[in-house]
Amino acid sequence: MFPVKEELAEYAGRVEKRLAGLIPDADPETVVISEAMRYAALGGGKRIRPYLVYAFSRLSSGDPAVALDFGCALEMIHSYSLVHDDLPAMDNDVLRRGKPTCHVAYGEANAILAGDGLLTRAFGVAAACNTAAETVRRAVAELSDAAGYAGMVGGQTLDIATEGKLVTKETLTKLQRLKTGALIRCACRLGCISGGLYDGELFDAADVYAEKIGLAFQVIDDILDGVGDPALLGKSVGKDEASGKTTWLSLLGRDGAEAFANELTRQATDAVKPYDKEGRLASLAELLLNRKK
Ligand code: GRG
Repeated sequence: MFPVKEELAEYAGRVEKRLAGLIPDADPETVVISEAMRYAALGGGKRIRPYLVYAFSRLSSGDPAVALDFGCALEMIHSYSLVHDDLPAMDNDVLRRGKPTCHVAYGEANAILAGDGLLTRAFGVAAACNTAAETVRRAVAELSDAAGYAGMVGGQTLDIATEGKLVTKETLTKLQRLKTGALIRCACRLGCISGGLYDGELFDAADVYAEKIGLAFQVIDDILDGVGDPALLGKSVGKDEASGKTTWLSLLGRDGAEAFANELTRQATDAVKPYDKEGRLASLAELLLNRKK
């Protein structure tokens, strides 16, 4: 079995260091905002999305430095989404990655601005990558599509619109494909793009892999919210049930949800089998399936 846990941990360290360098202090009057951005983006997070960029970049022979910066740009967008998702107007959460949420630590207005700062900085980081102009153009377009109203923002909108209502499996799948899946697909695509690969069989396989692990990731997230350990997760649990939210756990029960996540993981692994000679992607899918946080 590929040592994915160890490699992911090592890569997370590289991401942390690079992210710190990409968010330098603002000038003294506005330094609170760079501090809040660093608070949100550093010191936690599994760094799965940057690692996916890296894994697919290896398959497309991309430049590791470009893959790292594409991954950091995506991680900034992911971090912004968590900051805004935790706000009182959204999920109103006080704990994230084992520490007080950004608005608890810095106030609501600064948390909104820190999210805005991370989102906009992400595009600057991708645009500044030292690679072919076409590669940068494609990456920026992917980031915008994935983060925007046809992607994650759209998913969050659907989530809010369906709050308190019973939703079908189809609607839940669509919602999560947008809300969580869009950034995961973007990660896999950015890896391909970093190697100058914009379409073709590997690109299509990356999309299928992303779709399957993205949904499995969300199924596991639903299970963890129901039965996970808050100390390990670093956030509160039981919110889905308390708010009457439709989840994979409420739709399928624990056994059904676990079987569904297993099947999705198998499909993901199958989709990339011809390319995944080292077994990195299969091991990652398995690690995500068995995650406890
Ligand atoms: C506010 C525009 C806007 C969007 C928010 C992604 C999202 C949309 C909200 C997050 C809510 C949530 C907990 C979704 C479940 C899946 C998910 C994205 C979990 C967090 O991702 P991890 O587990 O987090 O990769 P770490 O902390 O490891 O980076």
